[in-house]
This record gives sequence, C-alpha cells and structure tokens, in this order.
Amino acid sequence: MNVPTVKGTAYDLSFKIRSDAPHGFSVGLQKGSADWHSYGLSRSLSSTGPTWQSVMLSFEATETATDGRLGFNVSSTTGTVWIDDVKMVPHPADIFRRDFDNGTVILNATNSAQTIPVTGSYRRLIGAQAPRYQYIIDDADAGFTAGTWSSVTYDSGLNVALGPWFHDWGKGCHQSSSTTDTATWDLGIRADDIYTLDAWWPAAPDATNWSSAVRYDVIVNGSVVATTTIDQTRNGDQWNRIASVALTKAAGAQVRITNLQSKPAIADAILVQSTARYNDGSDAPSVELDAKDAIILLKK
Ligand SMILES: [Ca+2]
Repeated sequence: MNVPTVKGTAYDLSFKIRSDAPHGFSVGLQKGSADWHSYGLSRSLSSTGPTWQSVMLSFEATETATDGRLGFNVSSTTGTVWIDDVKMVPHPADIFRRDFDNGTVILNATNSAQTIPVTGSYRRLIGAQAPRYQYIIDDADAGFTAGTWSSVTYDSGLNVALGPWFHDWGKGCHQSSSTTDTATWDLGIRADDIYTLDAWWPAAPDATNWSSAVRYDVIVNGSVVATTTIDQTRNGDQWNRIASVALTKAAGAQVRITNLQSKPAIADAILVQSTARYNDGSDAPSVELDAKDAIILLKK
C-alpha cells in the first residue's frame, strides 16, 4: 500500500480490532517487495476478543522509503477478525513540562534539538557551570566526512575486570595512514561566540604505533583560523584541547584532521563548548533544548 516513512522519524500507528474467537496477532511495517525487511515496526500483541479494542503503537522508522507495506498477521486460528480505523501519523514531539510554585521544568525527550515556546513569564537561573552550547560530533554523525579512511573499533568494552581499558567515542572511529587523506567534522555552529574545541581518540594499546603528528585545523569559509598538531600515541580516552576560537553562525566552521606521518591516525569525536553559559539569567519566552536535555526556569 506504499506507506511513506522517513528514517529516524517517530510514528504512531492506531487501529481498532476485534474477533469472534481469541486470536493472537502481530503488526509490521516492511518493504513492499523482496526482501520484505522491516522498516522499524514489528510487534506481537495479546489476544483479541469479541469487543472492539483500540491499539496504539509508537515506533521509529529505520529507513526513508515510499513502499512500506503495513501488515496484520492474525495467526493460524480459524475465525473472523475485524480491523478498522487504521491511522499512521507522525508522533508528536515528546516535550514534557511540569510547573511548580516558583518555576517550571521543561524536558526534551526527543532525539533532536527543539525550540520550545514557554507560556507564562519565566527566566533562566544564574550559574557558571554549564555551557550554553555543549555537544559532541562523532565520526558516526552526519556532520563527519572522510575520504578513504577505514572504519575501525578500539574498545575494551564495559564491565571488564582487568585493563587495559580504552574506548572510542560511540561505536567506533576512523583510521588512516595516508598523509594526503583528510577528514572533516562540521561543527554546526548555532550562535556567535568563542568556542573551545576538544578531540577524543581511544587509549588503545596499539596507540604506541600511531601517528605522533596529527594536525587539527579549524576552517572558516575555506581558511584555517586555528591549528594545532597533536601526538595521538598518548593522552587517549580523554578530551584534548585543540582550539579556543571565535566562530559565527553565519560562517559556520569545520575541524579538519590531517595526518603528518605514514602511521595510523584516528578521527573519532569533537567536543564543542560555548563561552556563553546555559543559565545566564535571561528571560525565556522560548528555550532551545538539545536532544534529551532539560532546563529549570524561575517564575518572574
Ligand atoms: Ca566515534
């Protein structure tokens, strides 16, 4: 029936179902032709009965496609099953708010940044700890591009009793021994400010053989505005400062990595932190919250 989906988007599927005899059943959304693989929904549900039952299922689409086929499997039991009122709509953003006597708390439970209007008269707290913008761009994210770097994993895992312990950021990293191959993280700058930029690579035992001269350039409009060369044979499994630099939303910025030796260099993750503080006391007619982030506001 060609149900369209967008990868990473959450949907709510609702329908009514009843049957003359108890039936277990399952619901799935899958590719509309061979190999019929799932697009993110495959759910078995408890038995139906003679009374109409309303069902709502939320799921996240795993692919962008236009040939989704929604299927109901009603088991091998003989009988009649009625299905009605089938609807699939985008799941509303999971934004939660709780008001208190002197303030409110807003939580963004979605997987993307959200700008949220704040009804009522509120202002931010005042505090020095949290940066206004603080996020990590991993080599697994859309902002990362690399030439012929290979995907590798250097990770001792969790819950390991004996060391050495080492971790790449997220699920892996990229590696190259070429001195002509570069890789780039787009920083997605959202406000003009002075930003600190830090790089992560794993403290793997193999690091003793890695490049001791890896150059990180900060690029704005094609020009290098800051540069530093780092020894990746040491100081892994921690954030290493590569620059503190003024950047603008209009011009944006990238970090580009260049390996200066014919030994393995690692491109993993970049930490971006603004000078501006998250809790700056300012009025909050709306707030911008990153994925899975929350804010406490004071009543004015
Ligand atoms: Ca990574």
